[in-house]
This record gives sequence, C-alpha cells and structure tokens, in this order.
Amino acid sequence: MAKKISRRELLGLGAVSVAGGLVIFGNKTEAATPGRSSGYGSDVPLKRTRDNRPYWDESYSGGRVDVRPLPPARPGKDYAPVVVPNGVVLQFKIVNGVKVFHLIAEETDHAFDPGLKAKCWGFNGRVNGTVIEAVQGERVRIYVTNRLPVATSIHWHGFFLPNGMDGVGGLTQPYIKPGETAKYEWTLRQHGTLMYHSHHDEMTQMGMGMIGMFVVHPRNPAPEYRVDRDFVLLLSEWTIEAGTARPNTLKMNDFNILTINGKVFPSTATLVCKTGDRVRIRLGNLGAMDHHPLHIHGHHFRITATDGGDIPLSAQWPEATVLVGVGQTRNIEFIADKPGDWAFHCHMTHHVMNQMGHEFPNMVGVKPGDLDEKIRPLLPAYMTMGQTGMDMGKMAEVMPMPRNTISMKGAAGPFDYISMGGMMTVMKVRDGLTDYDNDPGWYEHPEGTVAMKASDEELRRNGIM
Ligand SMILES: [Cu+2]
Repeated sequence: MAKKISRRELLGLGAVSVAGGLVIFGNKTEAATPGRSSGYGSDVPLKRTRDNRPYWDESYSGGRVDVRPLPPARPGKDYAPVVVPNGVVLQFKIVNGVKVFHLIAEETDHAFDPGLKAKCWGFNGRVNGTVIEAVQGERVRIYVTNRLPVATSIHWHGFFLPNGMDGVGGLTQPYIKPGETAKYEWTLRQHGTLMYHSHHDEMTQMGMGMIGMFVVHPRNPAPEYRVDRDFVLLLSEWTIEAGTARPNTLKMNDFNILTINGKVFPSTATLVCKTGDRVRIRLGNLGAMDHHPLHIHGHHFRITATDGGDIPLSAQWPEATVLVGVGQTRNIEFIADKPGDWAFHCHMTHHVMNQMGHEFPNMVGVKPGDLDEKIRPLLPAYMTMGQTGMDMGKMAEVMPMPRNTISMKGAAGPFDYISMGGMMTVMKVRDGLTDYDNDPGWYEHPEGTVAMKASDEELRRNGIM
C-alpha cells in the first residue's frame, strides 16, 4: 500500500505522516520534511543499515538545494508564535512561495539596563533580541546586509543545509564586505531551537553582540508538543568596564555583564504565565566562555530537546537546573501550576551580579574603616567588600555611581531589596490571567504563607528559646 503513494501526496501529508513515511520508504525518500517527528512521540522503530549497525538519523546536509518546499506557514494559524522577552521576531515577506527575511548587521546603542548603555553590534537595531522564526518544510531566503565597518559572514547553527550556505567566512563563502548584501537560501528539513551568529573574527563580532536565536516549528505538531507559552531566551556575557562605552571583547574570564536577550535583571522582562499553562523555554548560549546552569524555583521540568533535535518522551529526564553550554541550545518544558513570583536564574553566583570586579582582597570579617573614601578619588568604581559581605543594593542608593554604571546587583522587591542582578528573571504565575502582555505586579501571598520573623511566644512554644 505504501509504495503506491506518490511523492506529491507524501509531501502534502505533513510532518507527522512523513515521519512515519520515512520508516516505510527508507532512505530514498526525498520529501521536504523527513527525519524527525513533529514532537517527542517518535520512538521510531530502529532501522538497521546493511552492515547491521543501528540506524542513525540522516542529517540532510549538503547536496541538493532544490528540495521541494512545503507552502509557507502562517503565524497564529499554522503555528503558535514564540514569545521573545525584551526582543522581537524578525518580519518576513513571502515571494513566490519563499519566506524572505532581511537581516541587517549594524552598530547599535544598546541599553543593558537604563543605567548602562554601550555601542554594540547587533541585528536590525537590536542586540541579542532578534529571533528568526520559521516552519519545517519552508524554503527560507535570508538577505544579510552588512552595515558594519568590517567584513562578516553569518552561520546558521545546527541547520541541515547545503555546505555553501553554512556561512563560515573564508571556508564556505567569501566574506560579506561593508555595504554588501549576501543571500542565503535553503529548505528547512528539520525543526528545533537553533541559532545564528557571525562566523568571522568570532571573538570580536560575537562578543560585540552578533548572535541570535532561530526557531523552526514542526508542521502539524503532535499534541504533546503543543504548549501555551513558548519563550526564547538567549544567554550571553560581556565585559564593560565602568565608564566605558564599548564592550571589551579581549577579556577572556572576567565577564561582568551576564545577559538574557541582552538585558540584566531587573531589566529582563518577566515570564508571565497563567496557572496550569504548559510552558516551553528555549535556551541558547552564544556567550564567549561560560556555560550556564539555569535554575527554576518552585517547579521541575523535563529537558525535551537540544540543538541536535527532539529527545523522545521515553528519554527525557527531569531536572530543576539545566546546564546550557557555550554553543548549545536546550528546550525545557513544564506545567506552571504554582502561582507566585518564581526566580529563574543562572546558578553561578558570580553570574547574578552586575559589573563585579574580582581583583580585590576578601574583606569578610575585616573592618575596612574609611578605606573606600581614601581609594575612590583614584578609582571611582571602587567599593570594598564589606566585613559581612556585600549589601550593594542599599549602598547604591546612598553612594553616587560613576557614569554609565549600574548597581552590582539588586532591585527593589515587594519585601526588601532583591540581591540578584545579571542572568536572572522572574516567572510570574497567576490564576485567572486575562492578558499576557502586562506585568501582573507582585504576587499577593495567601495569609500565613510568607516566611516572617517568628515571635518570641512562638519560639518558646517550639522549644527554640
Ligand atoms: Cu551563568
């Protein structure tokens, strides 16, 4: 029966059927969207190669560029668009059945926080916040215009594409010189959480901000793949010394600005969810040197995909912290079933700080006296780590800050100062939410559910004092 289905019919079946069709037809199938299932369900029966090795998914890279595409999908109708906190999805046009994007690499005045701006390099007027979104089976044509003062090239990270579209300057294409526009075009033969970034003078150009996320939705996603909230968060790190106007991309270790979609807490937009929402967070890391263990409070999640593709349901594992290595993406999914203001942050304690300097002696337990007052005329940004640690939030309120700097950590919270900055945001889960677009304010805790100072009477009753 299967052999009687024509190729044209096969193309029209969509990804779920096509994934099944692959098993029937074997490697010779040339459908536009073969390979992976449209969501987690596929513990596809293992095929065996001729020499009886276990089957391994084909990559579909290289070779043909004329793979027949499926029609362009429409946001809201054929797929549920992603949510990009502090960012946007890049607009597209459809020209003769092809989705056409225009990516513009340019210098941009970027605000990591209202108090900290720098001249960075980014795309279409944004830094780390321009997401390309498409659907499996579509043909994409991406024009890249270079408005930078130097040559560049753009690599499509994790994609199956013809080798010459891979974007490694010098290796697979000539550089895009200042003022030039290059064309990349291929048919998307996979879905997933993928990325794009400069692949020329990477340390400088990626460090200046030339990185982005590229989400490819499956066609006809299986029920277990569908979510209510689909967030995209790109992690990166920077060195911006106090009072300077550009990132210092020569720094290898002492990064002092740790960002989510180009922002530091408290400028990171909250992740607003309704109680019971199925949530996916797509995390990517294109920072220079550090891997980030992202931790969520009050919930646990499953790790459901990497930049290599979906993890079948039976192989997904539960976590409360996911390590996102440099050059990796991870999808996590969970049900936001607990109302509250839940922190979501990198668990490296130095990564929830802003503009932290590390070349100072440890002063815990030491009385600093008037050290700060004596040093500050020489080093305006100097601040001694206090004898009991750092209470930067409150200090920032009373101490004048050098120009173009931000508090090392912290923001005003509903109870007191929140002593985190950097790679941190808050997931706000609320009952009966009617609108995702406005921050619902701070959580109102049910009576008796907040940790407060215990009374003497209570302490006596419990044998504490
Ligand atoms: Cu980190």
